[in-house]
Parts: sequence; C-alpha cells; structure tokens
Amino acid sequence: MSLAQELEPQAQAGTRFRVDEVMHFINGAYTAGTSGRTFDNINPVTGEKTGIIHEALKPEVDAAVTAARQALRGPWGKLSLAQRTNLLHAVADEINRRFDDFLEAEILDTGKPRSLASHIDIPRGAANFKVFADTVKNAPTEAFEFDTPDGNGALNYAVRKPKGVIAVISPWNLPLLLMTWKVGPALACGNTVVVKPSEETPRTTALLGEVMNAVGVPPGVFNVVNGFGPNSAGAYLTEHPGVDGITFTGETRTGEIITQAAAIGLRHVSMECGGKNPGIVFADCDIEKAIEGTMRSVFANCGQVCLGTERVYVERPIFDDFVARLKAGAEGLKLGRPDAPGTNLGPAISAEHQQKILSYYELAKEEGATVITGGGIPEMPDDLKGGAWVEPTILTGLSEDARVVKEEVFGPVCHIQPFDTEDEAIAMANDTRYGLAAAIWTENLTRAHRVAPRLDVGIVWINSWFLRDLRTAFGGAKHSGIGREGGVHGFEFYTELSNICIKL
Ligand code: NAD
Ligand code: 6OD
Repeated sequence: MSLAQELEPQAQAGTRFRVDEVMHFINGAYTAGTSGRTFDNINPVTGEKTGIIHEALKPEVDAAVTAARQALRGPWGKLSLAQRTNLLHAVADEINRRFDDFLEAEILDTGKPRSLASHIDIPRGAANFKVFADTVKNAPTEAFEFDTPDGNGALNYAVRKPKGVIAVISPWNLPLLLMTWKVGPALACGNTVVVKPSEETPRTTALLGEVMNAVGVPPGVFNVVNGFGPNSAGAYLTEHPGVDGITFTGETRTGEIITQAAAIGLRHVSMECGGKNPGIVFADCDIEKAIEGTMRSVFANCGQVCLGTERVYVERPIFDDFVARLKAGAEGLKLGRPDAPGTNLGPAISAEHQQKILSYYELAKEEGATVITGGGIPEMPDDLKGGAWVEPTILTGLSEDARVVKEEVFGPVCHIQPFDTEDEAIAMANDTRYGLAAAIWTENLTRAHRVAPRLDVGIVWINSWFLRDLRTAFGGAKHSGIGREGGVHGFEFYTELSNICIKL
C-alpha cells in the first residue's frame, strides 16, 4: 500500500477544517496522518490550551510532496494561464467572503488586536493572490534577434516555466499574510506547494485548504503539513528530494540550516530572514509624523515584525524631546484582549518568546542601559496573568557594540541613540550584520535621497513605515536574506527561465 493510500482513511474522516484539532491538508483532504503525534495549541493571551495540532513526520511529508508532484502533471499543469489566474482571484474572493473565519482563527493563534488583524493580516492574505495572479498575466518575457553569417538571422525568446514543487516554510508573526505572500506567487507561476506553517500559528493555513477546495483548485496543488523544525515536518520537508525549491521566512539561523539542506540537489532557496532595523530621525523632521511612525515601527504587533525598528538614531538637538514623546506614546499603549475596546498591544506569541524578550530586557540593564519605560512584565488582570505579556520598552545609554543593540530581540523594544552628523548616523545604521529595512524621518528631501541609497538594506522608507506596494522588490541584504520577492522579482525564484533559439 502506498503512503498516500495509507493516509486515505484519515483523509476521509476529516474533510473539514476544525479549529480545535488542526490537521494536515494533503491532496485536497484534511488528515491526521499516521504519526500519532500531537502537540498543544496555546492562546498567548491567557496561556490556555485551545486545541491540538497533529504533527507530520516523514510519511505525511512524503504523501504531501507526492500529491504536489502529481498535481503538477495533472489538471493544474494543464490549465491555461487565464484559468489558473481566475482561480487565484476566486481564492482571494473566498478568503474575503470568509473574512471573519480567518480573523477568528488568526486572533486565536496570535492574540493580536482585532483591529490589527482585520486591517493588515487578513486583507493582505487575500490581496497576495490577486496581485501575483495579475503580475504573472501581465509580465512580458525577453526576445533578441541577432545576425548570422548566412544573413537569415536567428531569434531568441524566453519562456517561464513553473519551478515545480515549492516548499513554503512560514513564521508566526503574520501567519496568513506571510504564507500567502509565498503561496500566491508560487501558484500564480504554475507551481504546486507544500506549506509548513509555524507550529505556533497553524490555523489560517489549515483553513485555506477549505478555500482551495471551495473554488475548485485541484487536489494536490496546495498541501499543508504541521509540526516543528528539526526532526519534524520542517526538516523532513526541506530535506525531501521531491522538493524543487524552498522559500522561507524566519530567523537567520534557521535560514542557514535550510540553505544547507537545499544544497543537496542544488535546490534554489529564497530566504527572508531577521533584521535589526534602524530608524534615523533628523532634527528637520516633522516630529509628529516621526513619533507616529516610530510608535508603529517599534510596537506594532508587539514588536514582532521583521521590518520593525529596534535601533533609533535621533539628531541631538531633538533627542530629549523625541525620547519624551516616544515614552508618552509607549505608556499610552493599551494592552489587553484582542477584542477589548482600544486594545493596540497584544502579547508575545508564546511563553518561550516572552522569556526571550525579558532576557534581553535584563541583559540591557546588565549592559548599562537606562530604562526610559517598561523593562518587565506588565500588571495584567487575573484572567490574563497566564498570557505572554511584556511591557513596551524604551532604552537609551547603551554603546553601539552592546548585544542588545546588535541582536534581534523581536519584541516591543527599541534603543535610542543620539547622533551629530549625517555620516555618523549612516555609519551606525550600517554597523550590523543585518540589512533588511530602514526608516528615515526628515522634511529635507535632498537629504532623504542622499541618505537612503547609502543604507545597506533591501527596503528604505522615507517618512513612513511598512507602506507596501506589492509590485516592488522585497528582501534583505547581508544576514537578512537571499533574493527578492514581490512583483516580477519573485519570478527569479518561482520560475525556471528557458531560452529558445530559432535559426531563421
Ligand atoms: P523560525 O526561524 O524559528 O521559524 C520559522 C519557520 O521555520 C517555522 O515554521 C519553523 O517551524 C521552521 N523551522 C525551524 N527550524 C527548522 C528547520 N531546521 N528546518 C525546517 N524548518 C524549520 O522563525 P520564527 O520565530 O517563526 O519567526 C521570527 C523570525 O522571522 C524573526 O527572526 C524575524 O525577523 C523573521 N522574519 C523575517 C521576515 C522577512 O520578511 N525577512 C518576515 C517575518 C519574520
Ligand atoms: O509586506 C510583506 O509583503 C512582507 N513580506 C512583510 C514582512 C513582514 C515581516 O514581519
């Protein structure tokens, strides 16, 4: 009996998404798999168990990769471009129709404020399918004519073909948004996918299986396996020889491990990894705008955004004013349940991540930081005391080589450093192993254009933050990643470019 057949009885048993028992989605059906292993799904708001998640091991991963390979050869591979991209528009429409189901699932997994999830996570989760379907439909390919000695010439033209079976490994901070950011272009380019969502936040990825079935995406095109990284679904998937390319979002260290796995078979990788992003605030900024933007870039999503600002450099004449205003902003944040009126700061994703953030708060004190505000666990009502809460925190006074200034915390915290000259600010901003994003705050556009290209990062925002046009290149320099996704840039990874040369 084949592995796919072995999994069949379970697949029959659970063909609907269940919020309390998250299953794999393989070949168009939900399945508990055969591993017999489950782990708990914990609500970071309260620390309470909200369900179980089935863990995939080799057999489940094999079945998912096999289904994805068969779907490539089957109906999916035979669809016209218009049929394929119409289906992806239907996927987006169906996510929007089931907006509330996605919202509830995302909030239950992450604990993030409803206002945030309903404005960013779910709408972008849907938009990622439409934008990339349209990009693929409208993208030209290159052609070259050249002369030949017989005078007849030759013509070269390029065709883009799907790369094959793509493994998508996604993190927990923006679960639906970051998973569809990869599944959208992968499917638009004609690939099939096996997704391994974060073990912390599997629900919206699982729910997407129902959407795929509802709109008629053929079985095997979109598959999901749940579990952890090492010795679990993540490692088995990225090491699987049936996978043609791996697109990953997560920590740099994990990206290194996956890149090593991808070296066997010379498989292509796309890596979107960590950051320690600078914000540079010049004295000629609009201070209200700079504070509003920096508040978002430091504290949004409890600081768990890869593009977030963890190092703020402020020109000395406005340093004290800036610190005082940011402190007032941080102390005005409202921590609470996702649905409580006015909540704009949720918990960290897990007790483990809460401890990591708190350990950096302690390290900052040991390294000699002045704690302007925060630095510990907030006082929460009794029903929330078991949650993964951390105080929004502002630090000053550290040297540029302190670990807290060098290492990614991925929490609601920043260090603010004064500077005197533009060159000094640029040098400090670039003095990091990361190179993901930066924000510049100035009303002097000449300065903005002069400084922006000198920053060694993939994305610079001027007088804004996380303002996203999905046609633009997205990715990081240095230890923040390999490659660019977004718009046509993702074609580099999601397609195989083939040149055809015709002697005329
Ligand atoms: P993580 O690296 O711990 O996990 C990411 C995913 O990789 C998870 O699904 C995890 O199970 C899986 N994984 C872990 N070890 C693996 C292994 N050995 N083999 C295969 N899969 C494995 O990251 P995280 O904690 O989920 O996310 C936070 C990190 O992600 C931060 O560093 C943040 O900066 C980064 N991030 C980057 C971007 C970006 O676009 N550059 C976006 C969001 C988050
Ligand atoms: O907006 C996006 O497309 C994107 N990839 C955002 C990443 C956010 C990181 O946490």
